[in-house]
Amino acid sequence: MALIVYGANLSPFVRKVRVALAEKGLEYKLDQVSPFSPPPEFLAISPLKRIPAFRDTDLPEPNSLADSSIICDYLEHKFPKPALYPSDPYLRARALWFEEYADSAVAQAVGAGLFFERVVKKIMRREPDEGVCQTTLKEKLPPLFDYLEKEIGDREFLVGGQFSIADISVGTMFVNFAHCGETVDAARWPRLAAYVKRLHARSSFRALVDEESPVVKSLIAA
Ligand SMILES: N[C@@H](CCC(=O)N[C@@H](CS)C(=O)NCC(=O)O)C(=O)O
Repeated sequence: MALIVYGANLSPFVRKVRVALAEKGLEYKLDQVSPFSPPPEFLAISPLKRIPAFRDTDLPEPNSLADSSIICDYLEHKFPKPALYPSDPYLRARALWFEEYADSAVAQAVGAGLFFERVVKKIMRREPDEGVCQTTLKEKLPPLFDYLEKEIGDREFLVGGQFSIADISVGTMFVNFAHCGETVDAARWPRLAAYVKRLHARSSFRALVDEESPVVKSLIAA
């Protein structure tokens, strides 16, 4: 298999790359790597020890990359169809902005403030701190959801009327949100709730949610 993704399937950043690969109809292998106990050789391909990392074995060495944004950018240039970035310069920059917004602010709130407490701590056999989760749900996420509600408005997708890296980046964070047993309150954020539902109904997201949900259920039940 020429394309290899290294990482754990519950990571929103690993999922981001896998959704991009699926949308482009590309075959790849997922090589499971936990960021908590990566093999020593992982450092050579991901110097920050983060997942995902990636390899294209069609290329001579060094043929690896790290960071979901870099990997998605590589995939877009090597496999341009279907386009996951708008061609218009301003719209492309807008899509990159939403990618950054999701990868930073939303990832921080959902990841550290919810997923770490409710799922990762289970794996580590530690007690979740529900106080941290409630602060996330009541204080940290609402302004982020307000912004996304306003930005999606009556549009189908965030940028330029096409499914793009903006939607992949935002959509993947909401899979982790769902893995924590949460849904967007449709009474307060109706457009965002409908948008997330639409994204997760795409076959690229659906296949991964179906793969991951039983894993999360068994981890939480253990
Ligand atoms: N900017 C990176 C973020 C990747 C990231 O933070 N991955 C997490 C797992 S979801 C990780 O590897 N954490 C381990 C660490 O930071 O040491 C990307 O887009 O790939």
